[in-house]
Amino acid sequence: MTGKSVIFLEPAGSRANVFDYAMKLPLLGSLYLGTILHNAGHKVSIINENILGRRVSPFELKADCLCISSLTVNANRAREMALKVREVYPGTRIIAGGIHPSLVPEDFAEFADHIVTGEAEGVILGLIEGRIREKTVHGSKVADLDELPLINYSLIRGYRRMNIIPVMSSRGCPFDCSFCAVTRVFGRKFRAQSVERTIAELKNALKYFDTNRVFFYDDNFTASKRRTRELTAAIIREKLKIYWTAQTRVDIADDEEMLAGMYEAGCGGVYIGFESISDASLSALSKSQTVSDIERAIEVIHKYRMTIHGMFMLGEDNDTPESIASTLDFTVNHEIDTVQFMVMTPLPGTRLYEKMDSENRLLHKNWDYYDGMHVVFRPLSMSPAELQEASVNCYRKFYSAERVLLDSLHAGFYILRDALLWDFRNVFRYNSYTHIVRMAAQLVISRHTRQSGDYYSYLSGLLPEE
Ligand code: B12
Ligand code: SF4
Repeated sequence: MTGKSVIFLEPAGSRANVFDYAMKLPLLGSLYLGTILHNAGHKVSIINENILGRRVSPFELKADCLCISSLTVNANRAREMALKVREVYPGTRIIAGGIHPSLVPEDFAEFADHIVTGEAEGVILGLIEGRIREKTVHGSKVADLDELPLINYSLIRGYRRMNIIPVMSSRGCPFDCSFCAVTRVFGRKFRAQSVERTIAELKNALKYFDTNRVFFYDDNFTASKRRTRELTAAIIREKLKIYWTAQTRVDIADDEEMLAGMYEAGCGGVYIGFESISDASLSALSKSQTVSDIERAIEVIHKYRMTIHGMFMLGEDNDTPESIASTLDFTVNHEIDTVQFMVMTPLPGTRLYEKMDSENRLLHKNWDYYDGMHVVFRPLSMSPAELQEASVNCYRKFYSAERVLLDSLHAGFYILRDALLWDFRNVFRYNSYTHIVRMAAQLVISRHTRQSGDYYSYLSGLLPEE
């Protein structure tokens, strides 16, 4: 059999989606699948429109097979590109996979030859080489992540534009938050690579890039505290000079020895879904955490000199304009380093979506706007337009020019102090990167409001529900 030409496409979202240009990061699915195919002798190229920095034309997608990886937010663009490729290259086999096709396969039925739900490492070769012919194929969860090949990052066109290295050392999350799509696709069983394999994964990734900044994509990096302690000990032992961040949960504060190890191993900051400062909302979202857990986590993480990117979700049924204002105050008073004030988004396939859909509260099903930056449902205690405005105001105030300036002075003081003490580890917490993020946030939010003008008008024009 001769090798097939295969293009993976990770489409940009709609023009209203600010994540497009803000973050040049790929999903790892195309990379794992592409590497499997490449190692089997196929000619693979991965086009990520965000990393490439432009929208590609269908004429650039000439291949035996076009593999489209889609999230909800770029499902419309995925469809648009697939239909165009059908027109210009009718012989191309189109395969759709990823989170959105896994949860709403019917969205792809019209234009895809195959739709893969779930994890596709076990079926991708069979599909490309023609042994699997069914239209809808279910990929089983990879039982042993150590068996996957080491990623070939150079398959991504323009991969050198990435200035953060993505690595994922586990899949799945034992929790069951009502708004989360992760457990729907990757399951609630936490599956982790062995420590040796993650070290190999890191060494492999570092070969491709000039940077040493690593972002662990794991949904719950510290789900196993023992593994985290072993992994950080190995990073130190192997003298991997990496500066890394990871997604975790408030229970990270339960194990200070682990936190100390993370810091020693180069962890500069963590991303945490705090979601809300109301216990009623946290409980409604099945978040399995309380406000006092959040407060304790902030205190303990800062004690270990790591930054916190706090992710909040506005608009849960217990939220009011006042509680949203208190959320902003909370983030400022607790000195959270950077934040996200997402509007609650019922993503298809989640319990939250089923609830909103059954209560007839979804405003529309135009996935372009299911990005956490646009209100797509009717909140209970305010209008959709009020919620939209409240979210933007929180961003504006948190990232106001005065606060950014004050923070810079604050940082300057700490850097000076650390220089005098000859202790430069802390520079991560107050380094320029956090400041760049804070300054960039103003630009991102301005772009969002500029590009979403029509959507804001649409929200303002909605009549209150009778
Ligand atoms: C890293 C990450 C990001 C990065 C990079 C995102 C990007 N390039 O799109 C950043 C930080 C920028 C980001 C931003 C956002 N993200 Co994000 N992110 C992730 C995260 C944590 C890891 C992604 C990953 O690599 N997974 C691991 C790989 C192995 O999985 P995979 O790529 O899905 O691939 C497997 C299968 O899906 C399938 N597959 C995938 N593609 C294909 C293609 C074919 C042809 C086939 C056959 C199979 C197949 O096989 C693969 C191997 O098993 C996921 C959570 C998660 N666990 O996936 C959330 C996640 C993808 N993000 C999510 C969301 C909502 C967002 C945002 C809208 C922001 C927000 N509100 O949180 C933005 C939108 C980004 C955009 N593209 O515009 C949701 C998506 C839900 C949905 N229904 O679409 C997720 C699932 C998180 C969640 N809690 O629900 N994100
Ligand atoms: S803890 Fe995070 S990854 Fe786990 S179910 Fe909740 S939101 Fe999803």
